[in-house]
Amino acid sequence: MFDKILIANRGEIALRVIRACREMGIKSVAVHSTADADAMHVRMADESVCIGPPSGTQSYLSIPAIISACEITGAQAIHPGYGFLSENANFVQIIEDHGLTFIGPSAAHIRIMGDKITAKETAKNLGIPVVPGSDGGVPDIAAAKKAAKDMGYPVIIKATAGGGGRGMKVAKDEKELVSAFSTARSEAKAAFGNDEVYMEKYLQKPRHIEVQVFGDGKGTGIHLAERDCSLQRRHQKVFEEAPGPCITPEERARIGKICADAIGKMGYSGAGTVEFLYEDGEFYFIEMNTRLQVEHPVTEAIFGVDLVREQIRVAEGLPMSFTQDDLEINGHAIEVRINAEKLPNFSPCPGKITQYHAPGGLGVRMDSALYDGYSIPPYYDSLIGKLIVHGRDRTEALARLNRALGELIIDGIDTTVPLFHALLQEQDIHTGDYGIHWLERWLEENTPG
Ligand code: MV4
Repeated sequence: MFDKILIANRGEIALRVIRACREMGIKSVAVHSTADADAMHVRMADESVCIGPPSGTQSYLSIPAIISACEITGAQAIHPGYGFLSENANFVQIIEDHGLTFIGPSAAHIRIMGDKITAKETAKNLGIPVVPGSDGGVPDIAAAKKAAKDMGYPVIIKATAGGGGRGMKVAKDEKELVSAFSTARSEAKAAFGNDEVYMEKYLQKPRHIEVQVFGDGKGTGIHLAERDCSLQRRHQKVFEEAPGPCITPEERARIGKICADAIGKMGYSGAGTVEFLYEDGEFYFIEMNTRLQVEHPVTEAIFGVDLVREQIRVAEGLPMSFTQDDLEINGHAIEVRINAEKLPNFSPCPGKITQYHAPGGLGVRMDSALYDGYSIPPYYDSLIGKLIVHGRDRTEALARLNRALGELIIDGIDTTVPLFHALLQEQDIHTGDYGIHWLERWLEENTPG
C-alpha cells in the first residue's frame, strides 16, 4: 500500500529500514544534514533530501523540515528508527495532521509510556508485575520518608519524565533520603523541565531483561521472548543477547504471555519493548520503550523474522505475518555495539576510516553504515556498527563472535572492539554470570591508572 517511505534517521538504522523497504518493493527517501551529504544512507536510498545544518536539533529533530521532505517527495509514511523523534508523541500527532502515517505506535501510547508514572500504573493495571514503590508521584520529603518506611530501604528515586537512568538517586537510610530527594528533584527539573519524582524499592543485584512485543493495533499482541542487556556502561548497552541466559522456558512463557496479553488489551500497534529488572526468579517492570530498539537484531536472529517489515505491515493496516504459535526460538544470538570511542575512557573519536572490512560467513551480520574513506562526523551518537552473531547455542555464538571480531577491520579511528576481545577472555561472560553492575565493576578493575 505504501509506495514510498521516508526514513527520519541516519547511520546503520537508516540502512536497516531502507533494506526492508527495498525487499518489500517500497521506495525509500533519506533525509540528511549537510554534515551527512556523503553518508551511506543517502547513497543507498532511492532519493534524498537535505534537511538542515549539522546540529541534530536543526536537522534530524526538525519536524517542519521532515514534514516538508515528505511533501516534496510524496512519501506517505515516516519510519523514525530509534533515538531522534522516535518517541516524540507530538511528532506523531503532526504527521497524522498532515495525512501521513507514522510507522510506530499511536501518539497516545507513546505519551503514556513517556511518563514513567503513567507507564507503571498502566502496566500494573494490565497485570504486569511492577517494582514495589510509591503509588504515583512523591510530592515532598515527608511523603518520601513515609513511602521509604513502607517499602523498606534501600530505595531509589526516579524522575517521572526520565528514563534510561537519567536523574536517579539511591538512598540506603533516611539520612541519605533527605539529600537524595532534593538532588533528584533539582536534577529532574534541570534535565527534563519537570521536577516530579517517584520512588521504588532499590533492587541490589538484578539483571536487565527486556521482552520484545508486537501489536497489530487491533487487539492482537504477541511476544518474541526476551533479551538480556545487563552489560551496560553509564546506562549505555554494550553487549546484548537473546534468549536471556538465565531465563527458563517456563519463565519465558509466563512473562511473555503476560506482556503479549497486555499489548493486545492496550490495542498497541507496532514494535515495543517491555523492560524488567529480574532478580531471584522474579520480573519487575520498570519502563516500556515504544520504538524499535538498537538491539532488535538478536531477536530477529533467533526467530528468523524481519521486525521492520512487520512494523511497515502493521502501519499499513495489514496483520503481522506470523502468530504466536508460529514463533519458535532457534539457537542463540549476541550483539556487540561498536562505538567510535577511545578506551579506556570511552571518549568520542570521530575521524576518517582509512580501511573497513566487515566480517562475514555463517551466522554473522554486520549492521553498519561505514565504508572505506568515510569520515565519521562529530555531531551525532558514536555508534558506528553492530556485530550480531547467531549460533545453535550460546557456546557456538560466543565462538562465532570471537571469530568475527578477528575478521573485522576498522582502521583510522579508535573503537570499542578491544573491549569485546577482552570480555571474551572472562569466565563470567562464558557462563552468563553477570548482572547490571558487572561491567562497571570489571572496567574499574581492568582500567589502567
Ligand atoms: C532500578 C535499579 C534498581 N532498583 N530500579 C537504570 C536505568 C533505568 N531504566 C532503570 N535503572 C535502574 N532502575 C530499581 N527499583 C537499578 C537500575 C540500574 C540499571 C538498570 C538496568 C541496567 C543497568 C542499570 C545500571 C544501574 C542502575
